Amino acid sequence: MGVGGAARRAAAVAALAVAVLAGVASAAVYEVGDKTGWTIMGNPDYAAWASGKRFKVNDVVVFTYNKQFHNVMAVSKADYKNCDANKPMATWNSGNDSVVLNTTGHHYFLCGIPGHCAGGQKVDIRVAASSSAAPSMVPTPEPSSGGGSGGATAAPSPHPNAAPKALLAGRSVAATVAASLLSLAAAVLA
Ligand SMILES: *[C@@H]1O[C@H](CO)[C@@H](O)[C@H](O)[C@H]1NC(C)=O
Ligand SMILES: *[C@@H]1O[C@H](CO)[C@@H](O)[C@H](O)[C@H]1NC(C)=O
Ligand SMILES: [Cu+2]
Repeated sequence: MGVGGAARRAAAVAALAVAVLAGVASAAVYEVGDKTGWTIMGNPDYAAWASGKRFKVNDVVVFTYNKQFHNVMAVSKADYKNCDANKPMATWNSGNDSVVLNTTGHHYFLCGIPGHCAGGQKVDIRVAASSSAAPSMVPTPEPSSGGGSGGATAAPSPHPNAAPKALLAGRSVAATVAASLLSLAAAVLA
């Protein structure tokens, strides 16, 4: 293949790498409740789940649940507080619902099955104004030494730092993908 072809291909690969980076940087996907999903079993603490996260406009939250037992409703602040499921602004019931957080401010969700919201199946997701980009570094306090009994790697207890770590992990995967695409482009050009 000619030099021109190689250069064009390299440019295309580089453009793809930039697109990958930009795409991931602009929208994150969060599973509500993480592995626990959207449920009332075990009384998940959705406030704790949300508290460590910095939601941005166009991020996506995914509700996964058994649709025989639950649903998802977007409600007003007052209805959220009162667990009133009678006038939702939107309802989802596929069992695997992706909701785009397309505005700043609070997004209130609850399960409309009687008793579930009162039992804690509700979540208030606050989307910050996306002013000055994403935080480049989220400080992650080290677990204060102590140690000893080992196995500190996967502590099962709820931990507010889990969220920023996940976010950073997502970014670094994107960065790795983009970096390898860029080096491929460089190799083609050389
Ligand atoms: C939910 O849907 C997405 C695609 O929209 C799919 O990738 C994912 O595997 C589904 N999850 C479950 C638990 O069905
Ligand atoms: C935001 O999402 C809601 C519900 O998904 C939709 O009704 C509304 O039109 C969207 N707004 C914009 C500006 O896209
Ligand atoms: Cu429910």
